[in-house]
Amino acid sequence: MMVEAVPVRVLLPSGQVAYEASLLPGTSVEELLMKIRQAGDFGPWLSLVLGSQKLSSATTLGSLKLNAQDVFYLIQQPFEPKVKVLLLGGSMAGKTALQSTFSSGQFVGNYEYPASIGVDFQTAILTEGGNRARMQVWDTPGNERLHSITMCFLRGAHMVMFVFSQQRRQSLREAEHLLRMAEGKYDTRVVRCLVGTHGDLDDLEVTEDEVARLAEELNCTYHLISCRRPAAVDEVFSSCLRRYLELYGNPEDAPRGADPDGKRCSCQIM
Ligand SMILES: Nc1nc2c(ncn2[C@@H]2O[C@H](COP(=O)(O)OP(=O)(O)OP(=O)(O)O)[C@@H](O)[C@H]2O)c(=O)[nH]1
Ligand SMILES: [Mg+2]
Repeated sequence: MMVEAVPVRVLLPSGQVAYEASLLPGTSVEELLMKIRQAGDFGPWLSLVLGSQKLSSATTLGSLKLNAQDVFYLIQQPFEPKVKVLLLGGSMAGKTALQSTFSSGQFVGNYEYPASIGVDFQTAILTEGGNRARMQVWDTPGNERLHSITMCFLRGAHMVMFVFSQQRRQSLREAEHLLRMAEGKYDTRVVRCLVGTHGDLDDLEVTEDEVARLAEELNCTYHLISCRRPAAVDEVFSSCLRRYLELYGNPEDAPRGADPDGKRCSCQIM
């Protein structure tokens, strides 16, 4: 049986045509938004309005019973997503330095970072492709005895950075161990990466090759940096934010963590 295509016309609030096509009735609003994004640069936080109703992403075109005069309006939501970033890694991996360099824009001397014994977060605004995101960066203690507690902080995370020092292979092993330990404890769509610090030093034990191989095996990206270089640190967060924006063009699609009641974040400072 032939399925009849549905004519779709999408306008910007100015009346200009943003997208026009005939699509199958089974096409969801989410799929339509993807096609619109491919057709032009309308920004990431988009939603569709029909009449006075904002459409949910799962709605299908067929279920809307459209008639020939119906048009969709493409609305850009003013939205500043709050992105929860969790830093995990063994002791002396450089997590506190990464958090501090990112949020303050400068590396504070070595003596300034005693081993962390609790969890705390710092917030910084990052602008990417004209969009602002409020990055909430959670630093955790690397001490092994506290790992089971730090795992609780995966709840509601949008990004997890597994931090290690390139100076010590053991540090990479610890990051790998934590990554494996964390599997299944967060939304599978969380943006994950390995971050190797101490790149400014000469006597590095860890080679880029082995990090690249591990990242491939673990299906995540990697960045080799120095926390002494704020621009490199910013680039790590920017690149993860770009991936986050690509994956979650709509804030309503963002992962809510493994929290069964769907709360975005339920963290507490220890
Ligand atoms: N030269 C250099 N030193 C770094 C770098 N990153 C961190 N450090 C230093 O390495 C030491 C350990 O860094 P921290 O940030 O405290 O490590 P951590 O992962 O927070 O450690 P815990 O709190 O014990 O889990 C500190 O003396 C930092 O100043 C880097 O990229 N280059
Ligand atoms: Mg620390």
